[in-house]
Amino acid sequence: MADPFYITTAIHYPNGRPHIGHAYEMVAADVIARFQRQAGRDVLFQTGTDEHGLKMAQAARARGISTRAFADEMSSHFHVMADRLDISYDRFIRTVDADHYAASQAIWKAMQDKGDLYLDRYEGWYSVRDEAFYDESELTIGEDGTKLSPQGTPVEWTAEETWFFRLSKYQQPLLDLYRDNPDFIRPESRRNEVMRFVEGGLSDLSVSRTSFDWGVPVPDSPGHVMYVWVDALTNYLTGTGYPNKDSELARFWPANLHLIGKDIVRFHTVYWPAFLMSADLPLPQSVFGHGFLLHRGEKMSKSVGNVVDPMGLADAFGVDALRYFFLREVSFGQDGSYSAEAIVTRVNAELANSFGNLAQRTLSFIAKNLGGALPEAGRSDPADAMLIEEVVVACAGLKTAFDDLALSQGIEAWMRGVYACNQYIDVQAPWSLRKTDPERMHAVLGTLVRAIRMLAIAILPVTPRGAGQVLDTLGAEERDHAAIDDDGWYARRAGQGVPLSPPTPAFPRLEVPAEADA
Ligand code: ME8
Repeated sequence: MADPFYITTAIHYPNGRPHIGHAYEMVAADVIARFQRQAGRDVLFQTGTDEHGLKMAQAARARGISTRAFADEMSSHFHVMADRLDISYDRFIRTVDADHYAASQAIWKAMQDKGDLYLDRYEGWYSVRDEAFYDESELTIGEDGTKLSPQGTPVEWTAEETWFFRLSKYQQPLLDLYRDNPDFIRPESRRNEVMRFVEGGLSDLSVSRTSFDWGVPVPDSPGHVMYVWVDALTNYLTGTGYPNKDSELARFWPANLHLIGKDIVRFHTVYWPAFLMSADLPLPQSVFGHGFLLHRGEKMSKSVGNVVDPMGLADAFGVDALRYFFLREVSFGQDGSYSAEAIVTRVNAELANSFGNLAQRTLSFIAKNLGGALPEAGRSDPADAMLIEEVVVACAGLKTAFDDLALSQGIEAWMRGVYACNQYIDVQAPWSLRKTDPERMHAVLGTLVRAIRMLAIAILPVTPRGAGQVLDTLGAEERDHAAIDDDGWYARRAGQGVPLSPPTPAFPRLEVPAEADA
């Protein structure tokens, strides 16, 4: 049985429509999931929506509909977007799902059995926008005199009877965890932030609310619903069948990778491992906090309003182009900026003009001049073997970088293989060999077909449609990593027809829309 690999995105608040940050996170996780499947791992990939909490209840009230009706409607926008962006999730979880209630109540009971929950009175600062409690010492004063959370959102004084979780007890175990597992929090800069925070001491955490009822009921404690983050984080366990140890999905716990944004690293690397330790459950291997995508460098959020619709971008530029841009443009872990011009420039330079054009020129030449049959091996030259070697190295470079979540560097390594092919075409000039030296032309085209097949397999996780189309054209069925190194493929296929002739471009050139405000 293949080695399990469980990857999750954050579950997204559907209090507004999905924005580019949600799309970015889903795409990044999808690329990693597809990449691990190609590597032969047994992958479970979960994404979904986080539907409890005061923020959702308030947004529904503002719309004048029931919270559940609001949640159903808004969650569906996220589901539709996931499908539109070719996100290959295994489960789209909603925190209103029945099995999620069961999992949340099970972890609650496990924490209670451990003696880590106690009833007390909470008085303190709460940010509805962040759904988070803050210490007085963490707050700043806004321009109009209001108190603001470290994320810059307004906080309000809250006083109620709540259940507390003994977070303070886990300070040392958490510090030990970070010390012993340097990869638990990535990238390194976020790890340092979290360590400083925990070294500063941890207060116990208020984990239930009585002032509203939109949440998972606390077992045996009428009037209390769980603090939204307790149930939200538990979604990762729900996906593996918890608490049923006999579930066929139980093999996926602990998760290999929680992929989340930098603003919620604390929840995932302090609260979450503490809850799991309390419940005597194994800890996830790694939490990666990606950066924010900023529209022309400006922060945007659902609540603020300057959101550029990711579905509009997918319609304007195509799904592959958007996926490629996200991962190539932004060094993974850092913030990045996007605009219509930036998408068009990047995608045209690399996908359309370099790889797309390479594939298109080569395959349509074969379709037109060789009757759509892949060329039989012709007279080879050391340059041919050298190109194949360069492409093998480029694909291996992508693999090493992707294994390390250095996604942009991985694509950069891959581009070196693409550039090598383009240089090879310029030097070998196969189109002019047609009349002068057809035998040599066959060898050159054959070498290019071999190279294009390898490059297309390697980039499949990023651009599944276009790369899939190129491979379909070549009749290349095997698409896992091992197939990249399959030397025999070409010999088996040479002389056979290519299915599409002449092929349509797999990576069309883009233009900036006339009224580009994207
Ligand atoms: O935080 N660029 O949900 P959320 C990139 N429900 N990523 C961004 C972003 C941006 N501009 N804006 C937000 C929540 N994100 C909780 C999570 S998980 C158990 C519960 C990321 O809808 C953000 O960092 O506010 C987070 O990872 C994800 O989008 C969902 O944010």
